[in-house]
Amino acid sequence: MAAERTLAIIKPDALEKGVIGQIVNRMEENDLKVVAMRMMQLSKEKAEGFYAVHKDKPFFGELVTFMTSGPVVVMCLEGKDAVAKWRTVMGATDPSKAAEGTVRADFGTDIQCNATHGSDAAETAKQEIAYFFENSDIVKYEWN
Ligand code: IDP
Ligand code: MG
Repeated sequence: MAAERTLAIIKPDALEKGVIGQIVNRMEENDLKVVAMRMMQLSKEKAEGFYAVHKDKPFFGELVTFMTSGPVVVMCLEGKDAVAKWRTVMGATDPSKAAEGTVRADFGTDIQCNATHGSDAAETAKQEIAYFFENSDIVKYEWN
């Protein structure tokens, strides 16, 4: 079966906590292979475009301020059922409601500062990966 890809972002709150490595570890432990990875400071425009689906939500302005408050790590992950799997490994949006042992339960702070992003469907994953990466940025290697 062809591997699926998803977009993950390690958000500014997680960088502030110094847990990039621990989050990448959760990916690897769950057979989610990093096939592209970049550290960057999002501009206001880039963050607004990424979260355009939420532009009418009351939290949109705050979300953009948070996502531009410090650098992020943007990653493309590959693996079987990568979209759903990364959502499961991350846990619920609100860390206080996220299942025990999930990334958001362990490293998130609140419903806004929740450590990571993950695409919500295969189609959105394609769009989100293309929003940050060229095809040539995505590498191939064997593991396991
Ligand atoms: P998701 O990241 O679990 O897919 P979404 O509903 O798509 O959750 O929301 C996108 C991001 O917006 C969340 O990860 C979180 O950072 C922020 N967010 C979601 N709901 C709220 C809220 O009620 N207040 C503040 N920020 C929120
Ligand atoms: Mg979402």
